[in-house]
Amino acid sequence: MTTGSLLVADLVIAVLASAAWLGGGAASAARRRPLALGLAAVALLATLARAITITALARAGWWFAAEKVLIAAPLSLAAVGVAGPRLLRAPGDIRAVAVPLLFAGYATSSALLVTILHGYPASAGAGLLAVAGVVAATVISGRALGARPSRTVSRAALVVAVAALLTGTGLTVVPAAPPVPHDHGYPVARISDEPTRRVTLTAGTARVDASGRNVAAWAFNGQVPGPELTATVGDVLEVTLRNRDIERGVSLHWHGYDVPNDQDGVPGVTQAAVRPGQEFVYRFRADQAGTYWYHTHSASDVGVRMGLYGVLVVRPGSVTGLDVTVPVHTLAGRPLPAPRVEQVAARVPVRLRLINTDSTTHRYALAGTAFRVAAIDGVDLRGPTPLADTAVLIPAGGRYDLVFDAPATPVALFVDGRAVYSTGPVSTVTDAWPVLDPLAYGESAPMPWSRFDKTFTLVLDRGLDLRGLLPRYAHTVNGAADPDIAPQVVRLGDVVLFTIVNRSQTVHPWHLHGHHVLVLARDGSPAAGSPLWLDSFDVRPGEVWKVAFRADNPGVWANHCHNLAHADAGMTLHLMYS
Ligand SMILES: [Cu+2]
Repeated sequence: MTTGSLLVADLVIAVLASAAWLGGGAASAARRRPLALGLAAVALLATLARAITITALARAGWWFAAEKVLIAAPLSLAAVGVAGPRLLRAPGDIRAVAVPLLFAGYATSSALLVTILHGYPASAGAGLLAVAGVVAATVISGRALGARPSRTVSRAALVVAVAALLTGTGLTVVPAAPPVPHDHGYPVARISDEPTRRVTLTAGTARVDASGRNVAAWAFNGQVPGPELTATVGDVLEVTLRNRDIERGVSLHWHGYDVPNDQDGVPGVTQAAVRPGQEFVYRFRADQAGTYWYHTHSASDVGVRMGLYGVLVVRPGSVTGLDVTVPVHTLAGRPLPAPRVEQVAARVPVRLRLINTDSTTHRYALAGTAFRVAAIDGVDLRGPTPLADTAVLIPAGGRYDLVFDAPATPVALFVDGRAVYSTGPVSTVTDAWPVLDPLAYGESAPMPWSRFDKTFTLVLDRGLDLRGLLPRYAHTVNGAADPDIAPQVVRLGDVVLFTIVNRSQTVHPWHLHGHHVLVLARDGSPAAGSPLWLDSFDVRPGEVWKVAFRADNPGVWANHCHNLAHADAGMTLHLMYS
């Protein structure tokens, strides 16, 4: 069983236990004896079963189980300890066990709420608040059912409740992270060379064709995707960004391109958003070959979804054969690009540059030919071997370059089962194909570093964020949401290790700006294939990734989930150089 499914199983069992205890309590209050005993038996079994799931989660990693071991387990023990013996005595009047059963229900439910609303890391405040809630609810139920608690119990309850309120509310005033400076004094090499490529991108509202339907969009130069920017290694790109009428502001982020910090295009961090009527000029040297893309980073969730993105391809030299970019996007619910059919002569070398510009993973399948994955996230793989009848999963923001020599028969590229590019009719069904694991593909090479100067752990979860104007159910990192997540501070030259843990129920495509990270391990298994230098990678529920990089690009860098709705809902922090 994977840790992801264990997390789900544990949650389901916890809900079942809580519901059965509470139902049993209500049934006994209503003197429904068989129902009360039946529900109590279910509750008892479910509560005991949690011992197994919590133990297994703790073995998978303390991050997955902390609050369950420290808060849910003691409360569950109390539930069984209080309700169990009273049930075994089989009282003549079933109503006599109503309060103990309700107590057990409150205990298991409040522990469940701690997991859902508070998560990781566990805190004394959350534990005390949970206990106080249980005591208060039990006392009220006891009063309502005419069971009179002793004076000592009432006083103890009051003390716990007051302590919990004090420490619990303390949770909301945890010292905030130092603010990210808007203007910083980092030495950033401003390119002064004469540009060799000049482009102007004008952002504006537009109506565009999305696979046969005219839809409202936000577009660069009136088109979605925006103009494809191409360059040759060594070119100096100068891109003038103008905003015609996008009220939310725009910027250009060069996704995966490790530009100098002041060219990174993150409003509030590296520049101000470009407002209607304004412009901003980006200039950087194209010194990394590969497949990249650009997109607005201002109101990025809605901005990218509405169409403010385009392709950036940097080639090492002249192109031999056919070089095709396939930027996949969902615009107004319609899939882009529209299917394209192209005649290709046999033996022509073909490179398909697959780009996922959506916020969720897509599945790509190339039918009709063997192929190799030549590059991922713009970086060539070492010793890629031929693959056939194998699908690849590309995370939000990620890119895969597939290469093959055109066969005499047609080939077709399917994205989530839909043909987007083909050289003729292909009717293969690709749904059942196995999926490539990039951590086990290609030829390995020794690790470039033997020690780490800085290590950080990022535990991804959901939780109640009470620090803003309105409470929100945020996507959190280490229990906090943007802008309250402590920044990661490194020095120039540090080798930095990230451990990224996903204890939530959704995929988080992780994206660090300004650096490619080398994948070291996933779930404790070392990466065994070609060195993987990624800028976007899916951390699935229950997974633990270890990645490392050299801090060689000074500045303040966004470090966030590239499901842009998650990033908006709190899952963004910053890496900064001291
Ligand atoms: Cu996410």
